Amino acid sequence: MSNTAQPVKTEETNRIGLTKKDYKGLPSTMCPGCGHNSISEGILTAFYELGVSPYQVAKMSGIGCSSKTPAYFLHSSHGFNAVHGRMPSVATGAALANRNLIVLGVSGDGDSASIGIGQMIHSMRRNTKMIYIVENNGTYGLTKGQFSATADVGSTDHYGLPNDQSALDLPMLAIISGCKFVARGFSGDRKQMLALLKAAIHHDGLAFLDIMSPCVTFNDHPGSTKSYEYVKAHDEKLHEIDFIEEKTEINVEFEEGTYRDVSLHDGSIMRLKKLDRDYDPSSKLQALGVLQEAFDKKEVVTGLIYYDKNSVDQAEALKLPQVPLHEYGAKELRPSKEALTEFLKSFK
Ligand SMILES: Cc1ncc(C[n+]2csc(CCOP(=O)(O)OP(=O)(O)O)c2C)c(N)n1
Ligand code: SF4
Ligand SMILES: [Mg+2]
Repeated sequence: MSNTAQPVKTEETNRIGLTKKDYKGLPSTMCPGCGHNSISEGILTAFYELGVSPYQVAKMSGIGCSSKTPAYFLHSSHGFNAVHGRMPSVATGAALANRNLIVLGVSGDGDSASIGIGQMIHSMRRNTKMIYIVENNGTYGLTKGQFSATADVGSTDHYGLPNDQSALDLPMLAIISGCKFVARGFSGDRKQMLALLKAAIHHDGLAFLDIMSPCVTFNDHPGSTKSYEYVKAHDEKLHEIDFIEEKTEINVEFEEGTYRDVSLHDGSIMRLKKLDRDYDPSSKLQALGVLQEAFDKKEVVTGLIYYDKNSVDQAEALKLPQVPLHEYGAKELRPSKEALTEFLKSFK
């Protein structure tokens, strides 16, 4: 009897022949409903849909619930879990030592806006080629709900105590620190987050994503301005955003004047569909103005906030070779006897 049964296609493969399962990680230990879980799902979906090999990615993080999440996606990628606030320096090392890696930094508002703030600002100033995500919940989730530096003045903590200190607005800080790709997303808006993540993966420099990510255990109550309900009600979308990869055929007709295309260096496009305002993300002044206005009104501006196409990443600026350092052998690294003698002479 012949067996005519066809193989069952269980899951779709992407352009490099991998299934979505190949982009997953360990089972999450986050609290059910935590915004960080949605961001992990967004990250693995973005890499899967773009068809990026997980072996090309280096996941870097610091300390916090957010910084634990790289364990829950891209299980076959490289990774390093640094000490608190030190993600940017290890990410910088990886980005400079191997320019072929896609460096993904995952941090929290505690990790980046307090102990790690110096490192964050300098990585932006240097334009290290990496995707820098802050999973922003306005609290120190891992240490049970203290206010972080992004908690709004007047908001209350889990125990009802008010915060009397002014908040830091991370996108504002990123722009004035020299970052050339600045965006804000919301873990509850999957479509926008996915487009921003894909564009960030394609950016040639540091792409900063401040993603609102509610902590359901310590900061999802009526006194919080980082709860699901508050962010949903106060989300001021700058535009609808689509990411269109280089060479992808654009088969949707758009009415002239209803959208703005922002091109990335490799020819990919961020298509910004106008909502109630015509927002120009290449204007630093407009970006800072919109952020300040929203900050004063305690609104949450989301979308591509600032983009400067003249981005030269740190490795390029340092004229580092494209060949990863680990591929050099003794022949290239060891100076000849003559060169060494010449060099030593210069100290005499
Ligand atoms: C040097 C050092 N100081 C303090 C701590 C304690 N600590 C652990 S996580 C954390 C804050 C985490 O907050 P955040 O980065 O916002 O992450 P979340 O848990 O909210 O995702 C702190 C202060 C530590 N681990 N190391
Ligand atoms: S404590 Fe908060 S941030 Fe941490 S996993 Fe739970 S919900 Fe998420
Ligand atoms: Mg936090």
